Amino acid sequence: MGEKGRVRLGVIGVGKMGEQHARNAWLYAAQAELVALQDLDRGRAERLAAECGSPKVFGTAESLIHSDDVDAVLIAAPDALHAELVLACIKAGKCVLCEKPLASDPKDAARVLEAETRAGVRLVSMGFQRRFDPYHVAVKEMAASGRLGTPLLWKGVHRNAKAPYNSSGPFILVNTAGHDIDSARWLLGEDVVEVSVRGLRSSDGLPEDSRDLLILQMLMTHDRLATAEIYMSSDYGYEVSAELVCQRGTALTAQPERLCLRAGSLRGSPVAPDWTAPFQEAYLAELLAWVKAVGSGTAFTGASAWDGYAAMMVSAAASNSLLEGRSVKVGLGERPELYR
Ligand code: ISE
Repeated sequence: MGEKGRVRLGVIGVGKMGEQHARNAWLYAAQAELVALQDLDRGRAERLAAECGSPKVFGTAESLIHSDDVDAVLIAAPDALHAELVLACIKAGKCVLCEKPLASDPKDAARVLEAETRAGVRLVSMGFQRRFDPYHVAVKEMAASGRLGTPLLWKGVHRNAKAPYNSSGPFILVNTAGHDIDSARWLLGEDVVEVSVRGLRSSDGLPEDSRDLLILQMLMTHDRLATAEIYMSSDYGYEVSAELVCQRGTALTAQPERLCLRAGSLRGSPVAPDWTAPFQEAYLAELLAWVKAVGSGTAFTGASAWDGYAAMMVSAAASNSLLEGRSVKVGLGERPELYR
């Protein structure tokens, strides 16, 4: 640990998300010290370092992970690198907060789970930030209060303004829908047992195999249901919502409007272009909770490697469902003792 018991933090990958995490650590995390950055684009890491108190810029992710000056690692590198980097952190015995997804395929997600189970200690935390978003937390708390009776159905909407260049069905189901899968599991408190997906390509301008508008239906344990619309080309902006339909009412996330805009015969409020601003509060709360857990050696209140593994397994089943046009069962296997 650093001065006054602060957690010495290293960030791997400082593109959009890593940059936001690193800035949050530098600006707001009193219990953390941002000591290390690494990015394949070294110049980008150096520029950010100059703005964030001059943490050391490492040439490789491995050297950052193994540095004696780094206590804990935040991974925001490209998805395809997540599993190997998390495995390296487990090997080094370091706590790690990994941006979703945990891995790009079920095999690698299972390898992470095995490695952590073998280590016998919870080192891996997952960046499913909706679990710290005040609006999602309000829905969770309302459900937990019992006032609405048993939650029966989770309904999600997840829209991005513009599909990324690599937005084939499987990519969206792993990279984007992972959030909705986790939201349904977390808010209902149930696991997914079967998934069915239908999708279409919303415009000729997208790659042939793109399915950028998807409907995901999930059968959960205890016969609960979940359904999500995932639309990657909304054009108008970024939006996420989750509603729990319960026996005696429903609870829906409701973002407050910061501005009432009147123009061109319309009255309304602006929509954010992407997720960085709408979820800033959530990302910060997640980071602070994680740093606190690492510093005090207590359990992180967010998602675990098991949750990352579960999301990956559902995403993979969803990809098969989309390809094969049928419902696909999800077999998670037995939850290891470490995650109970
Ligand atoms: C991105 O990584 C996110 O986390 C966003 O919440 C999601 O909407 C987007 O599709 C992902 O690429």
